[in-house]
Amino acid sequence: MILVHREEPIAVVQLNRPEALNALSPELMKELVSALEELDRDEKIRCIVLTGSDKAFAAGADLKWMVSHTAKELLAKDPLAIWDRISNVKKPIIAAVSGFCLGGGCELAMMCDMIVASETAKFGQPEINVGIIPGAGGTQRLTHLIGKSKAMEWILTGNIYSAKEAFEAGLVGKVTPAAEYLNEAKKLALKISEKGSIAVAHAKQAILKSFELPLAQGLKEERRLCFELFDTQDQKEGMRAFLEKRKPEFKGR
Ligand code: DAK
Repeated sequence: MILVHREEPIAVVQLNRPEALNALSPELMKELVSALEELDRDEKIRCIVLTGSDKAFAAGADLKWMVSHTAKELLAKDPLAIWDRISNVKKPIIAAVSGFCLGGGCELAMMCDMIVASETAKFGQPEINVGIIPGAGGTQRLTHLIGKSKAMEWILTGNIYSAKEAFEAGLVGKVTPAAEYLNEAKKLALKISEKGSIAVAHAKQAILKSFELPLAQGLKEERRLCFELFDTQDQKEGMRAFLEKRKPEFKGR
């Protein structure tokens, strides 16, 4: 259900369950999390692109699996806890989205660090239409990204929004022509791969802290992470290369 295409220094992870528009079943999520964690440990990979098909990034969590569960079962076993592990991946993950990106699919895209979308992409949190609310970060991450009023509209109506609307709202970083979304995401991933990998991971960590911490604490955390980089070879190399008017050769050390 998950295909991994290694194109060092990047990897493209593809959701591949076309018969269900990439509905995110527990089995698919298990495979996805282990693929991402393995790539996170792999020194040859610097940046990950997560994509689906042209028709669907993912149409949500698997309703066929969810339909029969009770609150007691979910609270006791929390079979969906595995989703949280995606936010622990240290390398940047770029979501390359085309077609349906709904419910858990939209939440998965928001767990990634950037979203590049085809102009055909359709975003939304339609959980309300099936009697629930988002459960994998939709009410929290979407609100941070697009603000309270729009998040209320998205989540309370369950409406579907175009890539252009998602871009204007601040959910999506870049919209591309239909044939270009994956290439554009890969280009972005390659550009990031040229940088020092420790600095990239620290930058990701610092930015994500801004979701959690009050400003004063976030600024302290940013300073700590910035100062830490002064003990890396990449910092010496980056600054020396600038002074010697040459391109830096970062080693990730
Ligand atoms: N789950 C299971 N199967 C799905 C599916 C889904 N979410 N979405 C589509 N499919 C299946 C359809 O059942 C159909 O299968 P067959 O009937 O052929 O066997 C096949 O994919 C093709 O779908 P359609 O025939 O419906 O295709 P259309 O082009 O006509 O329509 C659509 C496309 C995307 C508009 C439609 O399929 C649709 O509305 N899908 C459901 C969208 C939705 O409601 N998504 C939100 C689901 S709730 C949590 C984590 C996550 C979540 C909650 C908690 N924790 C960590 C606590 C998330 C919840 C959700 O995402």
